[in-house]
Amino acid sequence: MNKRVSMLFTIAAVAVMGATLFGSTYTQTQIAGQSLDINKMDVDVIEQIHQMGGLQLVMPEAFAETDCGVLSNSKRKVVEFNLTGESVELPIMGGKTYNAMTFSGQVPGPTLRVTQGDVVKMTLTIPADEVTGHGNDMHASQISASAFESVNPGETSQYCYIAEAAGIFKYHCSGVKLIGMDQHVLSGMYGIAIVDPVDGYKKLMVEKTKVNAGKVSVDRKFYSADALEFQLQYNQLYLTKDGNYDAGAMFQHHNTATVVNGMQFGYVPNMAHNLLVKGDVNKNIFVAQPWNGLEHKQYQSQLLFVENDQHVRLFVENQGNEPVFFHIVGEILDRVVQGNRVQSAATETWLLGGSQGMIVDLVFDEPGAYAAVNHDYAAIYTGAATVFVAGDPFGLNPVLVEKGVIPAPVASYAYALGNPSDAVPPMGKNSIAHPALNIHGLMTDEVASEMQASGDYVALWEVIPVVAEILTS
Ligand SMILES: [Cu+2]
Repeated sequence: MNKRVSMLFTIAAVAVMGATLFGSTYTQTQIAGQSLDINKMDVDVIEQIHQMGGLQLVMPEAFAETDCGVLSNSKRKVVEFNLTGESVELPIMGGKTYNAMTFSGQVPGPTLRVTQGDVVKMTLTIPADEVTGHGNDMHASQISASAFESVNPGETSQYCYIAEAAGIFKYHCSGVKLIGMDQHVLSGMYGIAIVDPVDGYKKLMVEKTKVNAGKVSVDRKFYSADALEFQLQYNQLYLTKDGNYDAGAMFQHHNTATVVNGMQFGYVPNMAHNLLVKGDVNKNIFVAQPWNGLEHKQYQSQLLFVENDQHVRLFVENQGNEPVFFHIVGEILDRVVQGNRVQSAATETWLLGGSQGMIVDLVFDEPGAYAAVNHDYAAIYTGAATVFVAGDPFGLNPVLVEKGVIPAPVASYAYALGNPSDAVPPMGKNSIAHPALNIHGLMTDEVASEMQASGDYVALWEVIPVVAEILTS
């Protein structure tokens, strides 16, 4: 059978989706940007596509083997990745909620972690009571776009592919025959796949200087490939006052919020940190503490704790509609890797366009608080500020030991308070285990309860009152 079957598009489809999605072959049929009346476009063109029943991709079996039966017997490891498409209500900053769309009840969706060469078996289930269909487009795959066809409520769909390229890759809902893809993704239907290099990660070289006999020279320091890992996914929310998706605001790039792993300012201090540092839960150590309070449960903000002189690896993905100028206030990005190739070393900021990811390796040299930001001021002030705390900058070790919170001085506060679960990817090649993980993230109460029942996570809202009792007694 000839597998090179042509794609059939309608002119309207190409006009809207453009070359960004399907490649430069179709650029000539795009509507030039300046000819569009932005205020009308979202209504008229989308309505036209809606009336013709959506965009139907006809491109069966392109170039790679995607048959699950064949791939299951290919002597490769098969990793199952099961997702459900669920519309749920989730909180936003300021005490309101919004109408979120999720993979498996959480934003971002579950992180898939595999090794280069593994077979991914993706199964998407849409519950019968779900209000709309959904699809899943995984950028780690190299298969016909027809695999990403939407699935109706009450149905299940599956596809398989070999994760051939190492790196970090977005996955996202493809809407209902591409209708509403923007709404579904920007309302929460996105996540990442981490594909570890089959030969493992490289050791990290950090360049410093030293003085020897009055002469300054380069001092190269090498760190093992094993690293403490975090994931940071940037996106925006475009919402009406009622918490519904605002397509008009999206077309004009007027975002309501900038989110990291689904939340604005989700990784800033909370009352536990106030208590530890100021001795009072109500004395804020950070200007904005929007998720501060036991009633926030899994949404209670948390900090990211690392040790000094430790290899830290960050998986960063831009899921959104705006560029991300990734920078860590007070640090230098020791290495930037994309596509399993080093792109830069010792750089201050690295730019991620939409649907682009990178792996950042770095070492936090001195004890202190460091803010990872999108160095776009509009993004920083609408939520893209994430605080890392390295070592023991507040000199808390003696107090924590004396009060019996920890038996001996620790290299990071993670040993006393843990790290937030949603910022930590599943373990892979060269991962250093975190001391403890707290239930944290934009997830439904159901998902949080399941995590608590698993016994693998700490419920911070139950721990904080105990720690407070110990510290104030
Ligand atoms: Cu969807």
